[in-house]
Amino acid sequence: MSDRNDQPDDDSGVILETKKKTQRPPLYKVMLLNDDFTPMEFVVHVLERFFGMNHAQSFELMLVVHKKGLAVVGVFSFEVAETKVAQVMDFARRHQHPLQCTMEKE
Ligand code: TYC
Repeated sequence: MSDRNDQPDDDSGVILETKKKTQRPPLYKVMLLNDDFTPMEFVVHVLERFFGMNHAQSFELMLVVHKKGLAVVGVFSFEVAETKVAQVMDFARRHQHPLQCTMEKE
């Protein structure tokens, strides 16, 4: 069936088509990028402070970024992802570190 509902079509000009499935909101990956200058302890602190990780998890993920160049540090709704990126970028800038945090649709 080409229509996406079960109602009969008519010639009233009223659009009857409705979406059957509820759409999940898109999710966004938040990523940290490696650089040569930001201290490792600062990145660990960022992960604890803004991403709710414990020290061991933060240290492990910091090392992944350090070795691979980048890593996903969380997946969030658009608004939450945008806020995390802004918080990390602002915190890094205030401490004069070049740490970069970006987001990308999943
Ligand atoms: N590469 C940095 C150093 O050796 C550490 C670092 C890790 C920087 C992760 C940024 O997102 C980053 N001091």
